[in-house]
Amino acid sequence: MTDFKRTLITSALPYANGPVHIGHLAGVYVPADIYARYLRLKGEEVLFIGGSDEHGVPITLKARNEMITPQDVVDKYHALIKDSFARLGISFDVYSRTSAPIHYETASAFFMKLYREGKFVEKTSEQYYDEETHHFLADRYIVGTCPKCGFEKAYGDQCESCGTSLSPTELVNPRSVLSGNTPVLKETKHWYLPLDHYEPWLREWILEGHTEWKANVYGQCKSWIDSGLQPRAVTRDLDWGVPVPLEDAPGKVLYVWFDAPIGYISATRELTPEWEKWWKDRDTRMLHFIGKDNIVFHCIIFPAMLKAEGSYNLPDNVPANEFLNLEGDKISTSRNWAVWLHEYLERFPGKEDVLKYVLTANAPETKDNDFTWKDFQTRNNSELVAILGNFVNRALVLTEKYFRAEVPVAGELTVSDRQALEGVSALRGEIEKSLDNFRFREALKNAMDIARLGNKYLADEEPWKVVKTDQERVKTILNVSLQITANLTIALEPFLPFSMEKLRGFLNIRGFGWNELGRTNLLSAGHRLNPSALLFEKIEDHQIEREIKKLLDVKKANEATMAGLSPAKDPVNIDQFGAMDIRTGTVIAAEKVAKTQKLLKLTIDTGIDTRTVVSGIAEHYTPEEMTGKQVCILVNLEPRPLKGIESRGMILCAQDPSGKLVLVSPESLVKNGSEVK
Ligand code: B3M
Ligand code: ZN
Repeated sequence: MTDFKRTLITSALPYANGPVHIGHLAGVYVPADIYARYLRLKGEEVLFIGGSDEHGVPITLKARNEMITPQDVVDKYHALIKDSFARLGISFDVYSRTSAPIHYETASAFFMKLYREGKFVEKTSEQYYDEETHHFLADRYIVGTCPKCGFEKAYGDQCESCGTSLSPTELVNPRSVLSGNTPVLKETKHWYLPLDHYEPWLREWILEGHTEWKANVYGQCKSWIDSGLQPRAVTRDLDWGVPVPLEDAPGKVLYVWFDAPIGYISATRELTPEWEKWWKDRDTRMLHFIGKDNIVFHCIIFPAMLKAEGSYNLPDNVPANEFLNLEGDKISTSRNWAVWLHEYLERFPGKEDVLKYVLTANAPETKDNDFTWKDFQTRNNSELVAILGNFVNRALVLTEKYFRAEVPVAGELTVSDRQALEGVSALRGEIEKSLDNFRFREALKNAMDIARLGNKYLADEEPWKVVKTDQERVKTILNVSLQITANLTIALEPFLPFSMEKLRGFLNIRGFGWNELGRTNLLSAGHRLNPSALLFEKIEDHQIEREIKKLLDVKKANEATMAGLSPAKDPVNIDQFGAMDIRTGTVIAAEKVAKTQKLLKLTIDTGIDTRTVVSGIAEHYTPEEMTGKQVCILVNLEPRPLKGIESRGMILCAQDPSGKLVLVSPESLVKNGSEVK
């Protein structure tokens, strides 16, 4: 590591089109937070930047599906994400958003500088266009068959089945997501960043200059560079995003991956007028915490943008993680296969640190890893409770019991006392080495080793036995144990901030700096402790079973979707259901509606009146079959005209995934007009 005065930590801006899940946390936010807290504890100057990525096609598609505006979508999820991060204790210095005016200004200015200096290449090309809806079909607006693996629902930018990145023209049998139509090719002009020009520089800067980057990151960069870089469009034909700030670019916006990383700059500007010091002063070191799917954007494209602009620093390191799976399956927002942070916080109140602990202990740092609820329970019960909680609790409770909660005076130290205390300072070195190299799971293990060492010390010294014969010796043992406990509040502060705050409360101390880690006199004799409680609680089987059951339900729902069944709709209350007036009635006459395939005109005795209902069942029932049938009918549906006939009500049918309709009828004959409820 080279010399620097301050560190700018950025963490990937999550798309505001859904809540954050444990995969995001383990990959990005938990390690970034640990690192930020560690540097702050060391007294270093640090900024930790976060924010929502509020552009991109998934957001506009979601808005379309839900019949709301993209702004509604991002407002909802930005608030949810920001709030759940805060509750988990992710200690951003700023959490901004890319729909903020300062971001529009920053991103536009960035684009304009590159434009004026001739850093872009303008190119007109043919792109797919939906003639019915008048849209160019960028990225996920187009689906088709993957040319590599044959998957039929590959997107215009990527096949989610085999992971290949694609461009829309590579798709076989392309279809518009908007209309389902086959699109046509139409000319459109865009601006490209000629990445090929930057290839020699990238080669030198990364492949020669950053051999210290994590193997997974370096390897991905190398394979991108070796396979040859192409000019990359930085604009799109879309109506949601930062408008291209040029006269001749109506209906065009900056590509989301062009504006999003500039979001780190905008967020810094939002936070402080001194933002340039964090971005342009060569004494500032910049780190990007991201997941592996973002490596190319942060190691190649964004650096090329910064290099083209010329005045900004480049990242010093990009400690990207691999993926976290859930119970053996890839986490997926669309399949709802995830543990959502906001739900976790509701379901496990007060256990914020437990989640961070488990995600760190099992972090996907060098390979994909699996989160299981069973492992979550085991790590809590046999590590947090049985190792850390147990040691701390014994040190505190024995001091309360034998010495009225006052730190006893240490006598002369024995070899084992000294070994224990020296063990703590040795572990400090290990923790630092691990953290400085972004090896968070190892660092956490090293820090927990302090508690392990404490447990072993107490087990060896057995103060509860010695107390019967040698009070003075017990004073020393507990003094040493309490010093170790106080050291734990420093070593574990970056990982378990809420719990360490609680522990400092029990010890009646304010926070120590990192540099005091290893000191053997953090607590002076006579210092009074506060009443203590358990630091961690056991997680019971039923709590875990509840979560596993929930996931099994998700699996079942996904299987149903695969079988063509639609997912459960949003809940309604009993009054909403009660507002539907459904009665039994008998079809007394039926005939085909002229010039239609699907419609039958039914005359129905509803018990309360005789009425006409036009029903789309002609392909499933003949008029003869219908006549005489008892059916269920929604009688208070607003009358509506169908092919010139006023239809008053709707009869109930079940429809299977193939579209087949079957009448819903009372199981045995009842009086017409009976209420169905
Ligand atoms: N929103 C992608 C993602 O969440 C993206 C990160 C932007 S970082 C500038 O995977
Ligand atoms: Zn594929």
